[in-house]
Amino acid sequence: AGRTEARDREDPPVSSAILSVVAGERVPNPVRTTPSTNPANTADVVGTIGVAGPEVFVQAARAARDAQAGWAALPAPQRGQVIANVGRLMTANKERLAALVTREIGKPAAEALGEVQEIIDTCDFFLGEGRRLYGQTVPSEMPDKQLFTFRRPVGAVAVISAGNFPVAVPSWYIVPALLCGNTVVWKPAEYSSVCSDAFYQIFAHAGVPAGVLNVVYADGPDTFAGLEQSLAAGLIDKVGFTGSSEVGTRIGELCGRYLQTPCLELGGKNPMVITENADLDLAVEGALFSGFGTAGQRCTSLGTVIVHESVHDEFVSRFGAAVAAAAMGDPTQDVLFGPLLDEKFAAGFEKSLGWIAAHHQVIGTTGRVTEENPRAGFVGDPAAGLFYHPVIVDGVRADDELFLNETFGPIVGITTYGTLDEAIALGNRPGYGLSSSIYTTDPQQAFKFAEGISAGMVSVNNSTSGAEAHLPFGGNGKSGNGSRQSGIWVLDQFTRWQSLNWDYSGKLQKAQLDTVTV
Ligand code: UN1
Repeated sequence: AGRTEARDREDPPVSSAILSVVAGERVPNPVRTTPSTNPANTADVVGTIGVAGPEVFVQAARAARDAQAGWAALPAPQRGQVIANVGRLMTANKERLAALVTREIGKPAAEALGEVQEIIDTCDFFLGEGRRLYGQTVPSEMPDKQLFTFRRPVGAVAVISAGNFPVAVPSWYIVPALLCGNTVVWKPAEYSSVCSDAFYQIFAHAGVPAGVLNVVYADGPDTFAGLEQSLAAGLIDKVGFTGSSEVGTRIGELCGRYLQTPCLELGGKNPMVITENADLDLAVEGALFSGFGTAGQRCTSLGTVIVHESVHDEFVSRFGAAVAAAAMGDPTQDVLFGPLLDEKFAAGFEKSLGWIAAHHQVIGTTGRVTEENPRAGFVGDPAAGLFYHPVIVDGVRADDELFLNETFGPIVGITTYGTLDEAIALGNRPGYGLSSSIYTTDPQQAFKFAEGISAGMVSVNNSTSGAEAHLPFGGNGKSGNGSRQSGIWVLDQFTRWQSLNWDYSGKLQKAQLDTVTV
């Protein structure tokens, strides 16, 4: 039997596709295979993905459930050592992994390196948490009795992530979840699966045991079906989801049926307020980076500039000039932004351009970049990939679709305000509440804005995007359910408090009843 097992391991199923991993083994016989292409050059196939059905999700959840007690039994400082190994391997493979991110989703090289750095920072933070994970000692109201609190792992966690940050955002869930003693089923975005597989392999090499991190490549409906069955079978204890507000709402409804509170990180329509006293050059730089960096495809990307009416014209002319001068195109080069993530995102963005063309006066050209209408500053072959012109729409009104909805592409709306209260009301109007920013030289305005804006994240004189990896990250309203990731705050997602009361009085002491009141 030993020899058969050895031979089985030497002869993996014939498939060149990237396959799901359950309990350390690749799962053969995918329901279909699908290519993952380079959005900057759609003729370049980065890899082929073997897409699994819902039953593989359930198998992965069972494997996670089975592995959890053993993983949690490893002392937290030792789990921290595994996270330290992940960080070291990420550092050693930083350039290679970043190059893969650039090739598979078109993220400009410098930003892709930043994305891998974000994983390294996350590992740096949590490897030390392995030696903390503090609980408390609490005084009892009775003599000869001690009270304690402990953080206990939640159990088996399902992580469903988006592909705009194909490796950094998954690490925000997976690293702290593992550190806290949980096991994981990870369903990455299909269009970034080659990056996901590289990410998984680093975790496996770092010493994450079989079954502790399982990966399922599946489409949306099958993931939903697999998740529902796993929740019904009691195999999943926590869901972490990054993606659209629509899908997040469905995940929230599903989890609610099983009395679970998921960690939801959803869309944004992030406002930037530019006051009458702002440093306009700084504001232009911030608007350029957060509006058009990553082709506007961050959940923290700038949605609408809300500029004081007295500086509107000056801001618009400087911003227009900066956008026109920005380099876009080939993401392996030094560009502000590259292509859209994949065909689905390109189609979604074209739909947004449809409403915009119908209702607005657009500054600059719109639509897909082609050989016939390349723009100055384009790097590479404009017709090879999913490249779109940057769009600025001035005169957006508070009831416009563009004002109210996330667009996830290189487009920024502009509107004006008179008083700070009006600016805050405009910023809150879309009902999202992820990130926000104000450019002002008046501290009072900055604090008043922070107090009034319903956003999980506020920047003063900085961009809406680019949060640091150890501050609470998350949103309110349509941007999430109030959960926060990163830093110590995410520990409340991946642990549950247990209280322990220990009576050494030698008699039954009853709380409230035997308590002496003075
Ligand atoms: C996302 O787009 O889902 O703050 C996350 C930022 C990045 C993360 C964005 N650190 O812009």
